[in-house]
Amino acid sequence: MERIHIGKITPGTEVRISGFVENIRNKRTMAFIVIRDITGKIQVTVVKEEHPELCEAVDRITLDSVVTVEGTAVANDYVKLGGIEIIPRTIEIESVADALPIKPDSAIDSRLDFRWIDLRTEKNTLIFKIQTEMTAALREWLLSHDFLEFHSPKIIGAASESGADVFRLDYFDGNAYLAQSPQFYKQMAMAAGFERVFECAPVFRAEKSFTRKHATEFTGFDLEFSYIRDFHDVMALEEEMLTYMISRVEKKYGDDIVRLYGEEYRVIVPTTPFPVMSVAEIYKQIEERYGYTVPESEKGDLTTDAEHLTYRLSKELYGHEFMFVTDFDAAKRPFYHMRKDGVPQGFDLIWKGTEITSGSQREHRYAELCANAAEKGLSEDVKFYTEFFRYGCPPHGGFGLGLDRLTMLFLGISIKEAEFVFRGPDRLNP
Ligand code: AMO
Repeated sequence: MERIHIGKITPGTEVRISGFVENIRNKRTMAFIVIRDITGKIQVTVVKEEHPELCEAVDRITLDSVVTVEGTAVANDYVKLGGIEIIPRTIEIESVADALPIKPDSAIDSRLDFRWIDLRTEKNTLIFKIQTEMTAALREWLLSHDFLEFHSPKIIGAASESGADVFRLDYFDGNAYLAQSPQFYKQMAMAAGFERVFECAPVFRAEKSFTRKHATEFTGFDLEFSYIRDFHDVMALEEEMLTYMISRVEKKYGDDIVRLYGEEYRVIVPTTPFPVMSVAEIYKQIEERYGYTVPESEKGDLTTDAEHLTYRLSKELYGHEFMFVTDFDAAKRPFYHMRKDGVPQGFDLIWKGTEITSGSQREHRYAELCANAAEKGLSEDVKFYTEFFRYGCPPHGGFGLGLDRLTMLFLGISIKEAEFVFRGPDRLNP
């Protein structure tokens, strides 16, 4: 008999199911075993007198053992799990589980030590169902808007972007680095005439940050496109793409999110256009409204607290969860952002008080780009990259989206939980 997923079982059918044992009550005359697979849970009811041959297996079963059961699915209004139970003919034990070392409410670091067990719950499985829907929706949207999916190298010969925060590797007789982002390569694709590209791939950051939102390896959803008029075209594309993705997640998993994570995380499909505000105006507003201020020298970029207050501000002024922030100080932004009158032509996007994206129009003019790199003392490090702009390159822009950050914000969890296996400064296992 073919195995059937628990979520597809209808009463009155003969079934074969396999899964983990979620719960077991082994009484004198009866045994009740709850089995869980990726689609749901079901109760298997053993009347011992009628099936003495099953008792040996029932006695050996421990929590989280993996079993295969064949039997008849029958309707029973007294059974909580969907009003269906299985009356088994056979119970096969595929794998006996030792006593579990963690519980769903154990400390997060213990849970991460045993991540494969931690991930078995319906609540945690949902994280990755959502992530699958997110990437599928983003990918489908981009493909339908003529983007090419490309794959850039992650082992690179020169420190990327800022020169800081990169992991250095031994590479035969020399050194290599792990890519801090696909930035240079997505721009190389513009110089190659690809016009529109995206990539969903690992990104590495050698940052010793111990926060809810920083990882040393995460998944970046990056894109770049040519022939933009200015960075407003980039923001417009991003808000349209995100709105589509969020509506897909809401449609497929909105109810599950509320059921498992609470009403607070009900998915709100945003309206477009998203609100936009300059960093200076944000500091002005949050000082006036919430009494928050920082020294003048720090006002060129948002502090973590200012990001949080930006959410409050956006809610209050626009009833919106998002806010595009513009007009950062050039000293705080990468050299590859185009500048107009000294102002970087880029943005960050804040969702629910956390930065999820940085983007900009790029400097595609060779001389200006070299001057910006020189100003940051990066001329030698990025020489291979500035070469991309010597032989013709369209005006272009793009952005990078942190997939793990998006996931954590959907559910109000930390990045440790949003990643399948978290990588941080003191976490390399499992
Ligand atoms: P940035 O460095 O801002 O920009 O990164 C883009 C997005 O990636 C996410 N992110 C992180 N997620 C988890 N852990 C981290 N340590 C971490 N650092 C960043 C955030 C962030 O907004 N090349 C540019 C993008 C571009 O301009 O196209 C870049 O890498 O969500």
